[in-house]
Amino acid sequence: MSVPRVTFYDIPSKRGAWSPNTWKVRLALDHKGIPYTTKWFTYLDIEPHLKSLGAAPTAQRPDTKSDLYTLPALRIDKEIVTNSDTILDKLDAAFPDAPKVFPPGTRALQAAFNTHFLARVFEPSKRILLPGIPEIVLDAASAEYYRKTRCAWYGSPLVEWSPLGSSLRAQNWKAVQDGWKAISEVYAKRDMETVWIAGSQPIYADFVVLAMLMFTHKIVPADEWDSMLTWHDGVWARIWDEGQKYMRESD
Ligand SMILES: N[C@@H](CCC(=O)N[C@@H](CS)C(=O)NCC(=O)O)C(=O)O
Repeated sequence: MSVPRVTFYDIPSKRGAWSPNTWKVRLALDHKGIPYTTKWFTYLDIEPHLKSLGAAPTAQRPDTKSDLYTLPALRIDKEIVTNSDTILDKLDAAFPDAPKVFPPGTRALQAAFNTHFLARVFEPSKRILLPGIPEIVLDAASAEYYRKTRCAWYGSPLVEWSPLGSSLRAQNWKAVQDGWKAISEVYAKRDMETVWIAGSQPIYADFVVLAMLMFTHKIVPADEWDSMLTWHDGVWARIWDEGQKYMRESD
């Protein structure tokens, strides 16, 4: 049987791959050892390119309710797959001999982990991280699109959310730290001496964590990142160090 050909679609930036949703897939491709090529679509190119590839929209724009096309997307032989979780499922099925992100029996618990992570870490982190996206990673045209859409979706300009050095930023960081603490308490329940949540190999839950660490690393100033690596008895620093081997940014 021939090995499926994989093309991975990601969002370019001035600091390399940065999006937490695309990183989940990138990490899994690397861990599984799947050869792939990356094609980069800017925010302005995502919809026309995905339409031309025959992909379906993945969501609705919160303001206009019109179709929203998102990355990551993956072409596997002739099939286009969108939505990070659907892509990860597809990779587990298409490469049965590679390590699985959803080992049998773990799917329901990993879905529960992700729901917990989204509520406790991802949601509060938006206040710190989203304002940095147009400032730090995007080109000028994409940055303008991003500022405009997010202001319409969330109801206030991103620049007001967490200005550097403000007490608002400190308050937002406190909520983020509390959220990561809740996740550290889940990791603390491991009954083995491993960095990863369920054994010697990372699984989906670990990639959710690593992708968010990568997103944070790309966006926040170095002093804030360094401080984060000291939190919760260094659990995030250990995961970050161990995860380096899956963080290849180019083909
Ligand atoms: N649930 C989706 C969410 C993907 C998503 O929101 N992607 C963002 C980038 S991180 C996107 O492509 N947004 C397009 C836009 O805002 O126009 C997944 O995990 O694949």
